[in-house]
Parts: sequence; structure tokens; C-alpha cells
Amino acid sequence: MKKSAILAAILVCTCLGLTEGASSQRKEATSGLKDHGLPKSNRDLVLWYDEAADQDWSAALPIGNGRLGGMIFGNVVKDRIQLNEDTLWTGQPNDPSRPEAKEYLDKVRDEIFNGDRDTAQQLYNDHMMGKHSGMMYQTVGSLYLNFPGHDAFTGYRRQLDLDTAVAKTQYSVGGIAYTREYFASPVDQLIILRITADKKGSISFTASMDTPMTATVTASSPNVLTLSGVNNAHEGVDAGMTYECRVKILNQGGTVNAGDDSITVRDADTVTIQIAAATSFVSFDDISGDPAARNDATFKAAAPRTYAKMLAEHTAAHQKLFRRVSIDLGYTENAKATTDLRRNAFAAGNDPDFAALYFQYGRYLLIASSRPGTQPANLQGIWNDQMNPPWDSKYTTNINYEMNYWPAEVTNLSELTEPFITSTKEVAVTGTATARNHYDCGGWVMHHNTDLWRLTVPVDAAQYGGWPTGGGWLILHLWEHYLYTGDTAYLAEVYPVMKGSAQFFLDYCVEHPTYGWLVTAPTVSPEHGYQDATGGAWMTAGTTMDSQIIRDVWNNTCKAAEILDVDKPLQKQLIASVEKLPPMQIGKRGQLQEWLEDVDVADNHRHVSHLYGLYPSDQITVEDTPEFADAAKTTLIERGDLSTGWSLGWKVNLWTRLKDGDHVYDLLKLLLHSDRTYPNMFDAHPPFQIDGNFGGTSGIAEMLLQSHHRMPDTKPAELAFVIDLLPALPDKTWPEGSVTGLRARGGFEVDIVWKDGKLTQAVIRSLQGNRCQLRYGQQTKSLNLKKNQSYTWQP
Ligand code: FUC
Repeated sequence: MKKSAILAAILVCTCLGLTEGASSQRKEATSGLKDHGLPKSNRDLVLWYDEAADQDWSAALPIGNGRLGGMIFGNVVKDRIQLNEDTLWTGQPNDPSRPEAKEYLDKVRDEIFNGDRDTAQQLYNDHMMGKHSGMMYQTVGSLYLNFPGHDAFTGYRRQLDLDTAVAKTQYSVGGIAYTREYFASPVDQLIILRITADKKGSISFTASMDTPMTATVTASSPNVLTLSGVNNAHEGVDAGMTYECRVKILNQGGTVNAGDDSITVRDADTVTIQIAAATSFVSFDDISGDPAARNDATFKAAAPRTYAKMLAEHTAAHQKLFRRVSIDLGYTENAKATTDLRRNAFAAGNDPDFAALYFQYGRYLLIASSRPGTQPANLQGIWNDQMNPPWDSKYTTNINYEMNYWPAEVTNLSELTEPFITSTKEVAVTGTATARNHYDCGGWVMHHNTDLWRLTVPVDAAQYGGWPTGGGWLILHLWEHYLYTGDTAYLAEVYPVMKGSAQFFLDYCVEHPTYGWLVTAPTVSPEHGYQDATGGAWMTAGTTMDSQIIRDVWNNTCKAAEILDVDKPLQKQLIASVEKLPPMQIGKRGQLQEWLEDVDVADNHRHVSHLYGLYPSDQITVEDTPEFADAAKTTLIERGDLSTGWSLGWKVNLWTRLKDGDHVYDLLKLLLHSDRTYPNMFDAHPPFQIDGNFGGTSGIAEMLLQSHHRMPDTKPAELAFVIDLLPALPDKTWPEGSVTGLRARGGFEVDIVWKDGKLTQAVIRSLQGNRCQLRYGQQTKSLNLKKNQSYTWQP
């Protein structure tokens, strides 16, 4: 029996109509989905390989607990675990804002409005850029394990099990089977490695460490290796942090002995290795922590705990999040191949299960790189082996950083947004100084990059960094978290941050001398420009994306104020200001205009910034604004499909909003291909950038469920949404399948089953007691469920 059929059977038994007890039903539905009726080896959520990663970092397998990251190479003779700690960045707390910048603002504006954008951009570059371009995320180093005499091995397999969050390497030498298990525990705050063999006394190896950082490695006791170092200065910001990584080797049987900077284990039965790492980072404005004391405390807490207990609690902590969603897109024989081979087979053949694996891998990566209390996932999540990583492995806020969090709410990982929310509160602090120094504006501003120290100034060059709207995009995430959770205490907590951003744009926007609209100036449409009579500078006024973002900031801040019953005069001001923003416009080729004037050319630029209104925003929908949806489609067709990993990830989501499942599937074929997906399934910009993984994951969710469209008769601040089922299903390619546990705005959990390309059944559990309307194609069903009530729909 196929797993979807089993789910259908279970759901039918729960009787149609309203049912209480959402959580027990969830368990049943989930366990029903888990049983495919296939041999177990075929249905595990596992990345697996018959070769080691060797020297290829992008073939190594990532583990992480949000703070500590490990890349597991699985090499038999010389295994490598490359290590990261999410606060090990260059520099120290600093304010790179330039107080004299504001003196040039009027002049730059005048040049833009007079049509001399080249001069405006030059002035901005010369006088208004931040003092440096942000700090870099770096690496702790690597742990190496050398196993002499293991060259002639057989039966090699390495894997990463997404369901348990445990990586494993297995092989045999001389008739003895060896297993290494690796995981990063959020409970014990350790990376843990266990080496076993099926014959006693067979484990012998030497452990050593290496790092490109400024650090020393010593064997600080017979079974402890300690790497201690300092972070690096960068672009004029001094180093200021110390860090320590400590590796403890616990053997059962055999001996353990220390050299100067290595430890040798001989003839052990079993070995457990525990790895702790910490820096002196406390917060973006405090680096007074003591890494050695932190590691002492970590090991002290771990000392009485057994490996079995650590493993069990790690797995439970992971599964509490991971198992909320299960997905079945269909299964074919192609799914039996190793993970690296499946990448190409996906485009060429039929392996829908690989898309399911990609989806769940995205959820795994978010759990591993962003947990409450950690830093948010950066351009590489938390995994980086380089001293000078691409784009500093910072946070790029003109698409990439936000994309990392697109799957969080819809794939039922809402609490993992905490680092994003906290860091937004923090950039609102540093961004207040930047708003005042650079533009003499109230509120707070952030441009196109941020870093550990909550950088908010314009960086790199005016044509990239001269974009004052990055902070506004973050506000959408704060608001969406409320739409999914309905948590008004949370809303009250983030409201000052929303209001601060709204205030900045009220102060920054000016009336356009020609059109009379309220516009941003200076600004850019992220990383893109146009030629006009005066040249090809990118700096301009009132880009479409800016107006869309600010429309959301002002509207959503106004709704938040209404819900919280505060700031009545501000509410009025925001409503009036929204009316003055430039409308979206359709250009001469039927495209959505990227700029105020119809100057777009049909190029294939990777950024599709003006389509923010279609996704992630809800300003363009096929139902309410079909003419803009058509214009967005024309733009997408002009831009073409193939691009960088994240650009493909964005287009996946955009085409789901246009409800074209077949086109979405074509995009997935490009994204999941070896050109855009490394052997370890990390997204390839190229180079590695994790946003494409997260964009692809949210896109697959949006194929199956969307909830951005508001019910027709709602008040502005009411949480009442249309839950659109299978809005962009490639019905011929994925004719049969199911998904459980997706989340919808307004507080719902949704399970969906389909067969012959058609919805057969959906179960909707209300978590907050809001109204909603179910929609499948042209059919609708309005519901008024109480909290914890469920409804089963068979349209
Ligand atoms: C923006 C993009 C690049 C890259 C970088 C991190 O600059 O245009 O493609 O993703 O961010």
C-alpha cells in the first residue's frame, strides 16, 4: 500500500466534518505517512554516498546545532571534521557610520531629480558610504583523525540521516566493521563523534587539529586537545575576540596518550569524541565573554551524561521540529541511486522523491543553522571553511538573508525565526545612528548588508549599497510571524521596531518633482540599473521594489498599531502616506516596470526585485490584480529561467504565485541539477550560498499550499485568509502524493492528499480559532473553526 493511500485511509476513519483533538490526529496522520510499504532502505530521508568527500568540501555533510557547525568528510584514513562557531567573525563592536554623509544628501537628491544620476552616484560614492564594508565570518579549523592501516577498506558508505540529524561513515578493514557517528547536539552544546568496531580492541588513531586562523593547538591533558586563538582585524576594525575549541577523547578499552599537539588512541573498543567551541562574543555590543570558562561549563554539564542519553536527547530535540512535516511526492526506482547521481537524474528522468528530499533537506538545514539564541543563518548558514569567504559570508539583505527564512513559517519551524527577529531588533539600534548620521532621519535604516556587529551603513559601492530599504524588507518577516502565530504579546514586543522603520521612510521619502509621488531618493533597484540620456548610473529615485516594500511597512505597521490600539495619529499618517506612493506601472512590452520611467530592457539579470510584490509580498495576486500578475509574468519570461541558485529559488516561488505548476517544475529541474546543487546538496550560486536551498524549500511548500490571499470580506487587521490547496501542482509529473503539517496564515495546520493530479482530501486544524476559506481551483469552502477544531474537506 502506498503511503498516501495509508494516509487517506487513516483520515477517512477520522470521520468527515469537525473533530476535536488536533494533536492526536496529527500523530496518526504523520505516522501513516511514514509507512510507504517500501523496503526501509528506500524510504529513509537520507543523503548517502559510496565514496568519501576526500578533499571536496562541497561533498562533505553538514551537521549543526544552530551555533556549532561541522562538515563531515567521512575519509577512511584521514577523516576531517571542519568546524564553525557562529560568532567567530572578524572585528569587534564598531560604528562605521559617517556623520558627514548627511551634508551631501540634498545635493545627491538634486542631481537625481535634475537627471544627472552619474554625478549623484559619484557624490554618494565619495561622501556617503560607510567607513568599511562589514566584517567576515571565518572558521574555527578542523579536527583530523588518522587511522593507520585502514587503506584497504571495503563496503564503504557514508550518509546523513535528516530524520535523526546524525551523520555516519561505515566501512570494513581486515574483516572488522567500523562505524563513525557524528552529530551536533543543541542539548549538550557539543559536536559528538562516536567510533565503534564489531571487534574489541580494534580502534587506533591519532587526533590532531589545524586552522588557518591565528591560534595554537596543545594537548592540554592526556585526552584533551585545545585550540585557542584570536579573531582577525578587517578593513580597519581591530580584532577583539578570543576563541577556544576543545576536543575531549573518551576511550573504552585500550590506551590514550598525548603528544605535544596530538592525541593517540590505541586498541580501544569504543571511542567518544566531544567537541566544544566558544568565543568571547556576548552580543553585538559586548565581547566580554570567556571562551575557556564557557567550554569548562559545557564539559562539566556533559560529564555525567552517557553517549546514549546524549544521542537520544539530541534526536528528540531535532525530531520535535523536523517531524512536524512529512511529504510524499511519489517514489520511483531512481530514488535508489546515491545522492550525487540523483541530481542529474532528476532533470533527465523521474525522481519526484528527490524533490521531497530537497524540501526536507532545506528544513534540516534551517534547524541546523538557526535556533533560538543563536546567530541567524548567514549566506552559508553556519558552514564555512574559508578565511575570506564569498561576500564575506555575511547577510545580504536585498534578497539572500530574507530568502533563508522563507520556509520557516510555512514548513512549521516558526520558532527558528527567533535569531532573525532578535537581530532585527538589534539592527534597529545600530540603524538609528545610521539614519541620523547619514540622512538626518528619525527611525532606523539598514542597507544591503549586515554582519555580526549589526552593520547598517551603505557598503561596497553606491550602486549596491546605496539602497536604504533593506530594513524595510525585514519588517515583512516580523509581521508574517504574527500572521502565522497570532501572538499579540510578540507583536507588542516588535511593534517599536516596525514603527521605527515606518518612521524612517516617512522622514526619508520626498515628493517627486515631476510626478508628485512620495519616493525614496537616492536609491537603487538592487544591483541593477538602466541607461538613459545622462548615462548608466544605477542611482535613481522611487524604484518599484522600494515603493512595494514601503507600502508593506506602512500598511503593516498601521495594522499592528490598530491591533495594539496605539498611535492613532500615526495610523492616519501612514494611511495617507501609502496613498502617495508611486503605483505599480506596466511598461511598453507589457512588463512590470522596475523603475518610475519605462526604461526596462529585456535582459536576464538575476535580481527580479520589482517582483517582490508577487512574492514574498501579496500586492500582486492572480485573483485581485490580474493585470499586474500578467505583467510580472512578462517580466519573468523576459528574464528567463536559468540563473544563480538563489535567483532560481526566487523564480520557483514567483511562478507558484502565478499558479503555473509545470513551469515551477521546470525551474526545479534547473535548481536540483548538479550545476546548481553540489554533491552534498548545498545550493550552488555558484559558489556555495545556502539561500537557494531555502528558496527551493519554500517554493515546494508554495506549490502545495498558499495562504497570502485575504478572505474577501475582512477588516484590514483581521487574520482571515484563503487557504489555497495545491495551487501550483505539476499534476502530470506528481500525480499522486501527500503532505502533512504545513502551516497557513491565520494559524492553521494543513494535511493534503492528492491522486490522479487532483485533491482528494485536506485536513485543516485550527490553532487560533480564526476564520478561513479553503480554495481548490474554483471551489471554495468558508470555515469558522474554534481553536483546536479540525475539518476534513473532500471537495
Ligand atoms: C548579491 C547578489 C549576488 C550574491 C550576493 C551574496 O550581491 O547579487 O548574486 O548572491 O548578493
